[in-house]
Amino acid sequence: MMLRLSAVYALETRAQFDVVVRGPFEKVLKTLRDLGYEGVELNIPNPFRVDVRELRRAVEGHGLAVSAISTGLSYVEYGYSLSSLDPEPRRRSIEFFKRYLELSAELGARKVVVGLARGRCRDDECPEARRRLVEALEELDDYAGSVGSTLVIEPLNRYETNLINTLSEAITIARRLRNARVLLDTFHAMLEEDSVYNAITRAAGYIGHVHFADSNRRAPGLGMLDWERIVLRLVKAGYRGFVSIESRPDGMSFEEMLRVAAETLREVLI
Ligand code: LER
Ligand code: MN
Repeated sequence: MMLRLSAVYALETRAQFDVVVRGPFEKVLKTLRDLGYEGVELNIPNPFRVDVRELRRAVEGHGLAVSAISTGLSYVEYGYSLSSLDPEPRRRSIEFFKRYLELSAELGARKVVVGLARGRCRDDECPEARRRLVEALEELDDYAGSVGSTLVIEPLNRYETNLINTLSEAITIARRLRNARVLLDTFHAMLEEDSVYNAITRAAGYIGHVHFADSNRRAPGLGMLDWERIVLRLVKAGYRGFVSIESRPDGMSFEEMLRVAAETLREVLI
């Protein structure tokens, strides 16, 4: 298989965050394995509060791999952001990201998502926030190189941030860095790109990680996206590796949501 299935799981958090799988870790890992998933992406609120050996033991014990480390919960829970004009939360965010990069190497994922934790800006402060963000990413880019990891910059839709909404904006930044690629999240692309399919083709060579959710953010198969076409475009664009389900259960159990996603994609994954 050129594309392998994974799902985003949130480590313990008090935050409201409805697009990630929650629940007892071992039980979720078993569910993923039983449904044919090969990886788990870990959204970690505080990278200084994880037991790496224990995480590895649990994930490997279920025959899975860590597909990526995602970081949005550090912003939701602590408010730290890479673009903050306030030096203290920005410094904390950079410290967190350095530890995320180390963790991603220790857990064998070697990918750290720059999603919500880049923050957002007030209209009159955006040029300054953008400069801070790029400065922070340059510092993290060097660190990523030193630990053998990659930053994956995720465009998010306009209702979640006003900093980096499209793949081409993310690519412009990634091109200035040595250890950065972009993350295609099909839901955000659906809202921000002219065509999800053409945007994938245009991003060929830059895609470093992928999140899958349908047009309404439900599991693939429950919205309007054409999954066969998405998979073909990704493979033709040269992407190989994990695609992580990051969708909202919307009344289903997490298990049901993961099953629907796996059933939809089983037909089309190559
Ligand atoms: C994070 O990967 C993401 O896609 C955000 O929309 C989560 O709020
Ligand atoms: Mn995403």
